[in-house]
Amino acid sequence: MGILDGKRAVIVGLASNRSIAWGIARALRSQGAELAFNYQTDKLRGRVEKMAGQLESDIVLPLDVSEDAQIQRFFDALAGQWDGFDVLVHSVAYAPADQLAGRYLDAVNREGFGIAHDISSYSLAALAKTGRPMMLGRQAALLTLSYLGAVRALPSYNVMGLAKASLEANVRFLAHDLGPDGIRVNGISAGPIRTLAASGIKGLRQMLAHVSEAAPLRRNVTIDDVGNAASFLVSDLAAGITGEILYVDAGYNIVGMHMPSTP
Ligand code: 0WE
Repeated sequence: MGILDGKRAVIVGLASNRSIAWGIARALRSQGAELAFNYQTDKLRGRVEKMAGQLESDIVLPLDVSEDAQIQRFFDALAGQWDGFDVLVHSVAYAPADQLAGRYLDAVNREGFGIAHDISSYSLAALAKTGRPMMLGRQAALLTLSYLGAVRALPSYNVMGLAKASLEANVRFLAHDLGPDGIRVNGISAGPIRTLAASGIKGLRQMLAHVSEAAPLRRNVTIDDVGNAASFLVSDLAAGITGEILYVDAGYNIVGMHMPSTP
């Protein structure tokens, strides 16, 4: 018996077996949820279908969140399989690669700012707007993924930090708007994880090493850590929680100063 028995969950943003979306999908499935997935491009279709199959799902539909027409077609196609759903996981972020290196002011420009905010924050509202009819009357839950750069300044994260700040505000405004419909909206702020999206990032190895030394738990988090917290937040165990950002970061965010080799 799982805490998500009888729930139907849509997972947006699965790209590889290192994706946070994969850790969340596995955890939700192990708690009894039925799953549906998107794939962003035809190149990813086969890989996502194979991973979906491993979790006994055969609902794998095209969706690039940058296009409103694709979002509408995604939910129209989903409605052909399910009469509604209980959970939507948004695990999507993108800024052009040139935005995520060097000094903030050197990197930032109008186009990079726009793309980062569109794909990483607006897409949550777009999915909520179009998916809402399928969530009505079922105590549904939305969940998105954020990062510490939303609330602290960090090297190289640059305009993604602003986009995550917008995403976290989006969580609050959506929670406020959808609460009367019985729909909860929360975020998880995960510690750094070596995913496909993060693999190209210069200095990630050093960041992981720093976090694993300074975090209270003295380790990095895994996609399973995030998946387990996600299972709780989208389950009825969290029925009283909405508009919240839950840190799943081995405690890193609460540390004011780290001194090596002191307790
Ligand atoms: O939110 C993120 C990264 C998301 C991301 C990753 C990429 C890489 C490929 C967004 N856009 C792109 N665009 C690409 O072209 N993280 C929390 C991981 C991350 O990214 C960083 C980090 C950490 C941690 C970038 C700079 C510094 C730290």
